[in-house]
This record gives sequence, structure tokens and C-alpha cells, in this order.
Amino acid sequence: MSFRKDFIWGAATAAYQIEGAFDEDGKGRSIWDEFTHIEGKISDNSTGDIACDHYHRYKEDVRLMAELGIKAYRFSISWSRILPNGTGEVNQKGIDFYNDLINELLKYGIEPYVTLYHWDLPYALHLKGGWLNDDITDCFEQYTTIVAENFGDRVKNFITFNEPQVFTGCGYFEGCHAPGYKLADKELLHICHNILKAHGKAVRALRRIVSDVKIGFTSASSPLVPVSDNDVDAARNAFFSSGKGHFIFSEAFWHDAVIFGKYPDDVLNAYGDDFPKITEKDMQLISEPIDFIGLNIYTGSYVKTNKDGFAERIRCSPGHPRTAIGWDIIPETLYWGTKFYYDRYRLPIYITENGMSAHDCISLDGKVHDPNRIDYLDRYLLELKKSVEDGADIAGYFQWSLLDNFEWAKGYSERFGMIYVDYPTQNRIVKDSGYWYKTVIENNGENL
Ligand code: PNW
Repeated sequence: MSFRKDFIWGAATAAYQIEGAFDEDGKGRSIWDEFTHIEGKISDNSTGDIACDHYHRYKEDVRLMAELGIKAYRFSISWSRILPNGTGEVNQKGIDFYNDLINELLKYGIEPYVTLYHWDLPYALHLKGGWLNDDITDCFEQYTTIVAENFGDRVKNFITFNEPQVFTGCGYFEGCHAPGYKLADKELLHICHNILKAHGKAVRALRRIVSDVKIGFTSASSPLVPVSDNDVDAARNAFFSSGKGHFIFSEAFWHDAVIFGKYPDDVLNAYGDDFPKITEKDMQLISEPIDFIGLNIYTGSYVKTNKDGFAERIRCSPGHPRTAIGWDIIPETLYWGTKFYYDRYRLPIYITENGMSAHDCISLDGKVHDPNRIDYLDRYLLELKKSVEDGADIAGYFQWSLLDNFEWAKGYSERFGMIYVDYPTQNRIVKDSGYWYKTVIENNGENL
């Protein structure tokens, strides 16, 4: 058995990273609009004000997707483009933009996958306390309802949250992402609980409004790869334990709540007093059934079992291949990550992001040659295929990213796209890896 016949081959982006038009047509500000305008927050001092100007160039971008044979497009909706104040009055021009984009995708037979929250919280809500204000769960429900009512006749696949680990961890714990906070554990747990309740309310709203809807929740995943058969159990245990490192970056912390309706015991024991009041009703809401798990996998760690039976990370040897952003290339993470997740949660899995940043440039022949990215994707997809062959239920794969784009705190210095963006001219050039991906799609992965 290999990739299923209806395997979804896609590409992914996020609103703030590509749209630009940050203050056009009635859009409100988000925490990222504010954050990037503070001197020193972004390493190359850039902002997403213009980004890939996708707001004005979406037709060209969709046409390029169609040329590459891409079957599905995962994008996020900018909450503050639709609700400039996060709640209350709807901005019709924002609705129009996403309607046009969705219709353009469907014209070419490209299936839209919508992420509701990819980090750009409306600034107006942030000023009212953001994720710390319990009212936000109702605001998120209102936003989701508007999205569902306007687009649910044509969009059937939704992801509520993208990588809660990263936007809470980097935004509210380490402070390197918007809004730049460094909160204590008690406040962090309060934020997490509200995010999860907002997720549950969104799931209910989507089920109520959208027929045949499929709903997922996407995690940032850094799988632990056992170096031998004897290390599998230790790797699995450590992967789903929250004991090491901070709970906010833990994967089981979020997924156990969403799927099992229970926070993991190790977090409850370690942080018991810091948890907000949790009711049974809360946990029922949080664990409303979902249809799939989204995993964003780029890298991870090799592990072996130590003398006490626990997994111990093995540092990659000197000179181990890394991407431009400095992440170790560990293709087996796609095999073990999907296997461990499927064994534990038994839900279909999408790889909602995978890809690499490289120092791509335009060659003298006017093309963008990126053999290193082709090799990366080839190796990772072979591991994904192996996982499918071993029985994991894998429904699709979205490459990050369709376009080079604004890489958060790193600005434009990292290029993740299968399409090169020349920012001064906004010209797009399909990279060699884009054409390579086209052949993979045409062959449903059989040519890997
Ligand atoms: C994801 N890590 O973030 C995001 O969903 C994308 O918006 C982003 O552009 C992409 O991956 C590339 O960074 C991550 O440190 C941020 O392992 C950090 C990590 C992983 C993913």
C-alpha cells in the first residue's frame, strides 16, 4: 500500500506572512501589525505591511498553484480583516477578499483548507486582555460563525488553531513573537485553557453551520526518533510526556485535552495549583470530537534509551545537515511523528506543514535552482510513505510554503517557498523544487 488514491497534495501559507495590505479596505490591526512596528523586534527590521502583496496578487498565485498541479491550499484568515475590532461590526471588504480567493481556487479545482487562527490576534482584543480575558472564547465563536456562514458553502475543511505551542510559547512565554510577553505559569495555563475552550466553541459552531465539515487542530511537532528498535518505547514515552521542558511546548498537553478531554497527569501534578478552575463542562467542550490531526513537522531529535530506561537526546554529529534557519535535517521525524500520533490518537493525520528554508537566489539563467530542497523533500516524503505503508492513516501533505514569505521574528531572511518572491519587484519564479513537486503530485508519490 502506498499513498491513498485521494491523497491530498497541498501547499500552505498564513495571512500575515503573505497578504500585506495591512491597513487597506477597512482591515483592523493585529498584534503582529503592532509588534513588527516596534524597533528591534524583527531581525531584519521588516514588517508584513506588504509581504508578498498576495491581497492584490492572489489571482496570479492561484494560477501558479494550478500550474503546479496543487490539489489543496491551506491558508489562514486574518481575523481583523473580517472583524476589525475582533468582535462587533463585520468588514464586508474582508469577506469579499476571501470569497474571491475561494472562488478563484475552486475555479481551478483546488480545495481550500482554512486555518482560523494563525497567530494574528486582533489588536483591539489584545487591548482587552487577549487570551487572558475569558470573553475571548465568545469572540472566537462569533468570528468562526461569520467565517462558517460566509464560506461554509464552499469550504469544508477547517483547522481551528495553528501551533498553539509556538504562539503561546514564543508570544507569551519567551517573548520573541507578538505580543512579546513573558508570563508566569499561572497566566500561561489560563491562556491555554481559554484557547482550548475557544477551539471547542469553534468546533460546535462549524458543525452547526457547515454541512459535511471536517475539522482539525494543528500542532507544532518535534518528534523523537529512536536510533534502534530497542529505543522505541523510551522515545514514545518521552515524546508524549510533558515532564521535560515546559508544558507549553508539549504536544500531549494540547492533544490529550482536545482528544481525550483530559490534561496529562504529569502537567496536572507539576502545575496543579497554577491551573484555573476547570469544570467537567469545560473539558467536554474542549474535547468536542474532531476529524483529523494536523502536524507541522520540520525537525526533531534522535534519542536512545539511557540506563534508567528513559530517552536521552543524542546531539547530531558535527556537520550534520541543517537548513538555512539552522534546523537539523531529520527525515525520520515524518515516520516516527505520524506513527506515534496515530498509535496514540487513532485519527487521520495531515502533515499541515513541512519544508525547508534555504538561501535561494536567482541564477544567471534567471531560474532558481534549489537541489537541496528537492533532496530534503524527497527524504521526508519517503519517510512519510513508509509510515503509510506501516498503517498510519495519513490523508494529506501540505508543503510549507507556497511562496517565500515573512518568517515572523526572522523577517524575510528565510526563504521557505516552492515559489521564489523577488520582494522589490514582487515577481514570482517557480523554483526547481516546485516543478519537482509537480511530478510527485502527478505520480501520487509513486516516483519517490
Ligand atoms: C511554523 N520550531 O512555525 C509556522 O506555522 C509557520 O507560520 C512558519 O513560517 C513555519 O513553521 C516555519 O517556521 C514554527 O522552532 C516555528 O521548531 C518554530 C518552529 C517550528 C515551526
